[in-house]
Amino acid sequence: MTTDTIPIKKIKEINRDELVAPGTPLCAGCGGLEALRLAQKELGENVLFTNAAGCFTLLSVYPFTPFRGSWLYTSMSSPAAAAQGIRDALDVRMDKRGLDRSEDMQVMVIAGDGSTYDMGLSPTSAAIHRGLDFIYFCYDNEGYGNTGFQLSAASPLGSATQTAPPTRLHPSGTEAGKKDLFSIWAAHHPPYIATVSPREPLDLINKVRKAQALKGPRLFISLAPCPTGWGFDPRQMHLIAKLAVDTGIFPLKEYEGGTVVHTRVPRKRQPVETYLELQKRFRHLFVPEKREDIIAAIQKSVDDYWGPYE
Ligand SMILES: Cc1ncc(C[n+]2csc(CCOP(=O)(O)OP(=O)(O)O)c2C)c(N)n1
Ligand code: SF4
Ligand SMILES: [Mg+2]
Repeated sequence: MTTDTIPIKKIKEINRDELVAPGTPLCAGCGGLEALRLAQKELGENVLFTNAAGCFTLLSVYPFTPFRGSWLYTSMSSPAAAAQGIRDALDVRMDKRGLDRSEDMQVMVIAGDGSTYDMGLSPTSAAIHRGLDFIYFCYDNEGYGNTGFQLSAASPLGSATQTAPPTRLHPSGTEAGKKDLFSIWAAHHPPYIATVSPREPLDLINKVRKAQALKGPRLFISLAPCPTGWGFDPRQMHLIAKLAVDTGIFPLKEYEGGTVVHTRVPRKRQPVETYLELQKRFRHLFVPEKREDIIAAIQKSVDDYWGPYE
């Protein structure tokens, strides 16, 4: 039996074990999905999800979700507002409607960078400011992936996107650098923020464990290597994720109690070129001629970041 053969009014009568869930429609080699899977394994089953429109919305096909907890789909700007509603509903039910406290659940946002860095930032800022008790998981594939990979505020300097193609006028592709979401969240002084990568499962799991023991607004920014939008062979996902850390482009770090700690410091950083040259979105930096100026600017931004720590 599949979902499209089930009359909706009958759904409640159906033994879910008999249903055949559709396979995931996400791309092979999706780094964000692997990171989310690792996080979800550690978080366990007691989680309610609210998801902003994006690639991962396709994970949930009514009446299925790939998780045990329920799934609330929201507009791109609203996952944090939806998380507030879910949190309030749980609290009211526990305070006034007899829901046992042992049945309380963790509320978690799953959202892409377009939603997180751009459209949903204002409501999220308000939610952090209110001290909302939720976990926010941003899979950052550095573009609006689900609609064909347009520019987002997370698209890195020099990358090509559909809306920032390298042209004669603007040979670099994206001219603005990536918005520093980690610092924006840190300015709100939440209990916990971390960056994670699918290539660093132990680091990721340790951070999720730490966050789970805390209350209040907690953020994960996961590097989400995206074969489709970045232009690489899906089999290279782990290599790309490894190089993002080894070049220093994607620092693994956490914020707790006002302090930022790097959980992995690349002792001998590799040149950024080793990361850039494997991805089609940076191809214009290498052919027809090498754009030393733009590659140097990218290298400088990484060197400037790590300078104080070396
Ligand atoms: C206000 C609004 N504009 C545009 C869209 C169409 N839309 C659906 S998913 C998506 C891309 C979302 O990008 P991101 O948040 O980075 O997630 P990703 O697709 O990369 O997973 C867009 C533009 C929308 N749902 N809502
Ligand atoms: S487009 Fe990228 S982020 Fe979206 S499902 Fe495919 S690999 Fe994952
Ligand atoms: Mg995205």
